[in-house]
Amino acid sequence: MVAHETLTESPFALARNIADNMPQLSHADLYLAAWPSYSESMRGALVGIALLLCGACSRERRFPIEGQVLAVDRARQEITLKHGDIKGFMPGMTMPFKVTDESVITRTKPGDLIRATLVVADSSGRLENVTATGSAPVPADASTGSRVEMLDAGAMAPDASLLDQDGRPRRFSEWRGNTVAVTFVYTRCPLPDFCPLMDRNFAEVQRALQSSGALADTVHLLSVSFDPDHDTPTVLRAHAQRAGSDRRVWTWLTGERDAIETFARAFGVSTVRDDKSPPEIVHNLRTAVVDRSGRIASILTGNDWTPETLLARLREADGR
Ligand SMILES: [Cu+2]
Repeated sequence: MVAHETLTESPFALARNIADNMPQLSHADLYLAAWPSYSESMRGALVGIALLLCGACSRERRFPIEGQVLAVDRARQEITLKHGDIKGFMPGMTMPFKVTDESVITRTKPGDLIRATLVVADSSGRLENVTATGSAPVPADASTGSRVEMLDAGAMAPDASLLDQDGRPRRFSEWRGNTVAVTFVYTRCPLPDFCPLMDRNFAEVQRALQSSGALADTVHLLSVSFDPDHDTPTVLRAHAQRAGSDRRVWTWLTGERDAIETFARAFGVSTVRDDKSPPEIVHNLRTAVVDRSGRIASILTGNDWTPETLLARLREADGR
């Protein structure tokens, strides 16, 4: 599985997704960007698949984790935890975690300090053995975020000068005349439900396009990295290969950080990095469909859309 390759390749040295700079993202955004929130039926189907796949696997990894609860979402059975470094897995950051034990959800309150075991399976993470160790005031800025702005459907997508995985200068406007899906990722992203999921979804859409004949000529997929310092064309080329991307259908782009950030922001992508080296990147997920005239047809937020959804949006925008 692609996610697995990605994970073993960048061995959890950095979970740069949702770091401490949470105020930059709205709460809803954070949830959208985080663990999957499939519909109930989909969830059932996934559990079924996971059980089948895991008949023979014991890929669960367990890590001690400590931190402060910033929010509890009963409906989603999630608690948002500001946690410290998890040795060998990820640096300290704030993110939501699934908690399957109902009684923990019921008794946990924002401000609680907890100790728990983070259990990471193939495509999700959850907390077990949650024990409260105390409580402290929740930092005032912890959950107040400004909404992320993005262009509305019908607006012209901005242009940008970028570089493709062969190091060739490319402008986004070169794809006018094509219906385009553009998503924003980075290759070091260690969380299977974030960027690696976008890669898997694109791979699946690519397969559908390849087998649909006409669509493959008019629809193009673009993955833009917002980590250009690391994601050079060479790095992207290798990553594209692992993702199984066919350059006829799917192009990877990097470039100057400012150019990428301005471009990405128009689609509602929010990235925040600190000045550590390498930087921690807090980000949300946005996948936009841009029609042949360069107008935004729609923007899919978060990670809870399926390849079928994207394909349907592409077909619609492409007029087929
Ligand atoms: Cu990511």
